[in-house]
Formats: sequence, C-alpha cells, structure tokens
Amino acid sequence: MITLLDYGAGNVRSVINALESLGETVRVVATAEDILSAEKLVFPGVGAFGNMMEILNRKAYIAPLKAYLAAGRPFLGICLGLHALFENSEEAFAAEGLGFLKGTVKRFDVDCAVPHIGWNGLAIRQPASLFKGLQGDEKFYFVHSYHVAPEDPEVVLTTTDYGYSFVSAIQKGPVVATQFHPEKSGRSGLKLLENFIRAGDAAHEPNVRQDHTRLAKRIIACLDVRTNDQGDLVVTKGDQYDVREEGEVRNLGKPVELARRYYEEGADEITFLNITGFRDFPLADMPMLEVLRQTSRNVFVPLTIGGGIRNYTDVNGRFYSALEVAAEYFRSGADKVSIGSDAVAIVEAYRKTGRKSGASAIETIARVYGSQAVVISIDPRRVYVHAPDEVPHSVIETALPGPQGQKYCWYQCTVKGGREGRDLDAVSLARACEELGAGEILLNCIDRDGTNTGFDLELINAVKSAVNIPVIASSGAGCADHFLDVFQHTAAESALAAGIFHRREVPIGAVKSFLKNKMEVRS
Ligand code: 1PR
Repeated sequence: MITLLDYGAGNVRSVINALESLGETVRVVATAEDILSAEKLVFPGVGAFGNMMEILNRKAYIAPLKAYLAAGRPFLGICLGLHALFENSEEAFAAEGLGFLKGTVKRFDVDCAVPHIGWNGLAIRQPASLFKGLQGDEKFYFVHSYHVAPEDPEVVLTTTDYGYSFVSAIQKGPVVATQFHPEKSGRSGLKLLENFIRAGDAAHEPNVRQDHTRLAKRIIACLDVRTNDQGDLVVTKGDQYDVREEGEVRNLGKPVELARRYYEEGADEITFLNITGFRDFPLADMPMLEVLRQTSRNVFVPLTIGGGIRNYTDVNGRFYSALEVAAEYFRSGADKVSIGSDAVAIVEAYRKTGRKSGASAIETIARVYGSQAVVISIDPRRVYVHAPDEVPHSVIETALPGPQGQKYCWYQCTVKGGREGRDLDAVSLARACEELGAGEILLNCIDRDGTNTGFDLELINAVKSAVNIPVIASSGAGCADHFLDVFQHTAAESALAAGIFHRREVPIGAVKSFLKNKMEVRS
C-alpha cells in the first residue's frame, strides 16, 4: 500500500491514477498518524511553496513528516514535494521548509521562457534503483519556475539543462524526489514509479549517459468539446470557429476515446476546450468533469481544460468563484486550466484601473496552484489597416496584405468563441496576462482555424516577442511541414492541432518522425 500526502492543491488525482494503474492501493493521508504509519510515502505537489508550507503547518503535518524522513523510510517527493525537503525557497522567503536537505530553492534566472514547461531529459549523475529498466535517454515532463540547489553534491541523482544545468532529482538513502512529474511522463514515468514501489535496493546504471539534455518541442492534440443537437457530448471541429456543417454540429468522435488514442499515438499533451463554456454553468456541466476523470485514469500526459473558467452565479443564486471552478477541474484530473473570454474581461478592467485587483481568476488560481497551471487561450482575428497609427493597438507590418492592399494589421481579441470582437489586441492581452501571473499562452487564430493552410507565423512572432512565458502555436496545421515551419520561424515552445489529427490526415507519430533529427522532439 502506498500512502499519499495530499495537502489540497494541484492534481493529486493523476498520481493516484498512475499508482493504481500499477496495481497499487493508495491511502490518502487524513491524519498525522497516517504519515508516521506509512510503508511508502508519496508526496506530490503542484502550486506555490508558501501556500504548501502554510497548509502543512495548519494540518500539523510538519513534525510527523520530519520524523518519517529522519527515520530513513521510503519517500518519493514530486515537484513541490522535492522543494519541501529543503530549508527555504525564493518563492516565499518567510516560509520554512522541512530542512531534511541543506540548501534552498531558486527561481530560474535564464534567457528562455519561465516556467520551464515540457519534456526534457535527465543527465544521470549516479546509479540508482529508480533507473531500473530505463535506457537513460527518456524524456520526462517538467513544469516549474523554481528548482532546488542542494549544498551536498552527493545527493544529486540527475541534472537537466534549461538555460543552465539544474538538479532534477535527488536521493538520500530511501528518500528520493524528482522535479519532473513521473505521473505525467507516459510509459517512462510509470516505469520510474514502479521502480520506486518495487525495484529493491540494487542500483542501476542506464546504458545511455548524457551530459546535457534538451527540452523537446511539444506536439499537442486539442479536442473542442460540446453537446450536439442530440444531447451527446462530442469532439467537434470548426472552420474558422464555425462547427456546423449543413446545420449539424460536426461529430468527430468521443472525447475520452480520442484522448486515449492521442496518448497512445505519442501526443505530448492533450487539451480539452469546452467551447460552449461561456454560456453554460461550468460546474453544472458535469460531463466535462467526467471526461477528465475518465481520461486521467489511463492517459499519463498533461491535461489542460478550458471553457467556462470564470466566476458565475447559478440558477439558485449561489456564487462560485473561478478558483472554485478550477479547483473542481484540478480535482478531476486537470493539470492546467485555460481561461479565454474571462481573460479579456480581466485585462480590460486591469487596463482601465492600472491596478491588479488580486481577485481575478488569473491571480487567484495562480496564487494557489502556481502560474504554470494558468493558460490563457486567445482567439484573435486579423484586422487590416493602411497605417500603423490608424488604431491604438499593437500593429505589425504583414507580408500578407489585406483585401484593399493594406500592409498592416493588428490582431483583435474576441470572446464567446469568436462571436464578439473587443477593442483589445492579442499582444497587449498576452503581456497583461503575464503580468497578472499567467504561465502560458494558447494562441489560436480564427483566420487559420480549420483551414489547413499553416500557422499564422506573424501572429505567433508578435505575441512570442512580447512575453517571457511559453506560447503554444495553434490553428491551421495541415501537414507535418507546418510544424517544422512554426518551430523554425518562431520561438513557440509547442504547437497544437486538431482537425488533421481527428480526421487521421496526419497522425501525431508522423509529425514526430518528420521533426526528428531536425529538432528536439520526444519519441
Ligand atoms: O471563453 O474561457 O469559456 O473558453 C472557451 C474556449 O473554447 C476558448 O479556449 C476558445 O478558444 C474555445 N472555442 C470557443 N469556440 C470555439 C469554436 O471553435 N467555435 N474553439 C472554440 C477554439 C480553436 C482551437 C483549435 C485550433 C486548431 N478552437 O482549439 O483546436 O484552432 O484547429 P486546427 O488544427 O483544426 O486548425 P472560455
């Protein structure tokens, strides 16, 4: 039996699912005594260091955790569960860590985007039972803005490169902890978890020993989900956001089945967008929660959910905060939530007052779950102008002139699934959302959506150069070459597609094979 410490933030469901898929029974810690009596303790964590330590204190878990660790009993920390082992963190100077290891937790100080999100490798520094059956060149899923800096080099199990080399796993006796998420790292991650549970004490040295590692470009499959006219929840797909064909909502399959297929085919991440979320009561829309629950049971890569992440009041007058809505999605298996229409409203208010309210969906969710859990989904549309000073927006010179030969354009933000244009451009929106604490931008493009004509590289460059958080290029992929294009001509960290995957025109595996040897991808 595995005992799991859930302090209430982040996606603990995925860890439970991964352990259960390995045939383990999982007991979730309910009292301090459960920690002391654990045979093997797993401490996963996503979120913020200060919030985590405060909750551990409030629940009186600090003393039993320290006692458990001091007794040299089997422990696996994941992400924040690794950070907690150290003395303190730059993420929250006032909060004291468990101090099991000497050293601190530092924020990435690099020229590349922070958070470090995606699949990266491990440079193995010493043999360990955790590596049994691994080749050594596998990639694992990371999502973090802070990394540990141990004082004792002896505890360093692996390092990973992102701008510089940082410690990505530690071991001291039976206490191991990883910066990456094994529960989100596909088959390699499951193998590592299995090793923690069963491998015994013999140390293993993988065949491949790499000194440096590289972050892979991510290929993301997106499932636009809605209820069709017959009342079934289906994956649909629009042409420039119009999902109806001859009056009927296009039906391209069932969400849980398609997500499973994309996982098997090698998707690095899966995104579900509840495309009518702006008009539903999100928590009344239980099918989406059920989709997540079922998907996360056997899909072990990151899951993002978007649509309807906002404050709302239900028919009975009960108010739900966006944080509560997001919490329900995280509990059901989501790793990140994506905010669309509400992000536009938040930024409009922010620009009007010039002040952060602290109460917006972006700020509240980032505070509890960490920036990396907050994705902003932008639905922009091109608006052509003859001259840059014609509008008070971020205007670019375009190589694709408008219908009247206009040489300039700006990208207008829309809300409600593209139905309503706002007086705000995508570049300003992205920049403001980063200031408010968002961790990633999902950059759609209404003009390109469903057209198979390739990504709008000008849009992606304009937004990417304005922010320091990762950008997901979306809309328009029609062939494997388009992915190469977007990665060669923009700095986007990942690319998302829907139609070509749903219609089996280009499988995910074919995109990966095409990109292999041209750039870093996860095989
Ligand atoms: O506004 O927070 O409730 O979120 C609603 C979410 O639903 C937003 O993220 C918005 O992008 C999405 N959405 C709303 N209406 C539509 C629609 O299509 N009618 N889908 C929609 C957005 C765009 C991508 C698509 C790519 C790739 N779909 O998700 O998957 O364009 O497609 P392609 O590869 O086939 O070109 P809120």
